[in-house]
Amino acid sequence: MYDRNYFLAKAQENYPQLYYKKLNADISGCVMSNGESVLLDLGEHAVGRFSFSLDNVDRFIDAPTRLIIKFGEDLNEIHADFSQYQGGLSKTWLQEEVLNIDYPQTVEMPRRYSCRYIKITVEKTNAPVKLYGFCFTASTSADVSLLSPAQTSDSMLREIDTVATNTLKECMQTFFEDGPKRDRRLWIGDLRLEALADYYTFRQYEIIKRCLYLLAAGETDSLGFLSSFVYETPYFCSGHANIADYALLYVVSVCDYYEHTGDIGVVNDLLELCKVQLDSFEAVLDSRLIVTPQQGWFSFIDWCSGLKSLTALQGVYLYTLERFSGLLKSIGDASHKKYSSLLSKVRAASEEYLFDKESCAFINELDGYQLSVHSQVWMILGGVIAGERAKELLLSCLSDGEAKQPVTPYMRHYVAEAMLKLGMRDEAVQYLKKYWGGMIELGADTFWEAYVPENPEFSPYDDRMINSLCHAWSCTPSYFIRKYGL
Ligand code: RAM
Repeated sequence: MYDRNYFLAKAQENYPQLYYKKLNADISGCVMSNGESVLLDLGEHAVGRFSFSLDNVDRFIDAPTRLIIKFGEDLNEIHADFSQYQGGLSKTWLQEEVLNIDYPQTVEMPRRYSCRYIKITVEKTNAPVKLYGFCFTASTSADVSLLSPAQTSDSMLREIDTVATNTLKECMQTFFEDGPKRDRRLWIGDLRLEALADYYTFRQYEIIKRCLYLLAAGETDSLGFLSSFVYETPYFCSGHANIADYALLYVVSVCDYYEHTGDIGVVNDLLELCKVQLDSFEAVLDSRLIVTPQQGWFSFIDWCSGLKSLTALQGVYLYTLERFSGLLKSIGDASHKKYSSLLSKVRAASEEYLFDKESCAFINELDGYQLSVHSQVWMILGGVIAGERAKELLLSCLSDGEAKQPVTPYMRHYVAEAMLKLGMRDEAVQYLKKYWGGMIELGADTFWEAYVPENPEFSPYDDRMINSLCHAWSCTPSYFIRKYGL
């Protein structure tokens, strides 16, 4: 149905240039014996390749020297004992190598790492060795010369903006990676937020275009939903996960792209695919126009444990319908009427069946009567509730200890977006400062995949060692600060 080769060729046409920078460690060299370690600090977070030299000191080393080299995005990761890892994702994401070096030489490690710190331990050597010439060659496709400083007078927001743009820069490689340490692939939900930040910072639109085409080339499932992620390195390969909210947010990403570039060629190429995402979603609504769960896909929304997310998913659908019908109208596509009329009907149904008048909140049977910030936020973004009622609802839910709260910067982005939609500018500023500023207080050079202020050890995968500490979806404070002039 779609010409995947065409999409891949378009992605290839927009292959970005990579910029390289050599970083030296804080230490120029050292002499080491059995069991000794050295900790190198690059002074900043970097994504790239590491090289160093090893030489004899007094006598020839006689047997190979065995080094253990660990790369950490922060010091906690450096000090963590990887052998104790208990998490749900593969431990091979933990950045540690055992190297046997036969004789004096310069070693160019072949893999790419994401780190600020490097710890080298001599596990075994027959004679002291000298290590020197530590060099890290960092890469990014972000052209930092295009970045102008944020125009905010608030010093804390300026600092947040710097860390956020740095996060985006590190994730900008040959495509928008979700995290350069893990998973190093292109996810729809991450792309959408990276693109938003990019429109207001580096303004490198080709990489966004490239990502839209790469995702379009992915396999669709039996319902027609796009795969939620694709691999691009070393060659294109479609992922398997089908996340319903991500399939919808792909459409929103196309709308965002058109809004910022006016590039009708891209819209024409991707329009049919976008329509299929919405039509497939319409097909899983019940007779009341409320979403029904499907075998084989799930709604992501956030990594909050135990979250019931169908109300939120319904909100993502409304949000997408609104944006998509707007796009169709602006390009003169007559089918916009179909989507805007659906939007009004689904909105009315959502209010009727998902809103509980007694508690004045979106608490309903669909989600087992669970109260979550997620449901309220997405119903606000979906336009089911607005004005003062919505403000009160949002604020009370955010301060309700019983309500499910967001655990990722990804979901926090949508909370801030809901606040700004409701004109809650001061609250949004406080929210950004408290949450993203909280990571800076804990020493973040780049923003994290997951952060729960009350529990900094939190991990969606049951072990913080595996968390990505430079994660694309956390870079949107720059978007808010710059777009809204905060
Ligand atoms: C994790 C990553 C990624 C995200 C998915 C849903 O694997 O954090 O960024 O998009 O979850």
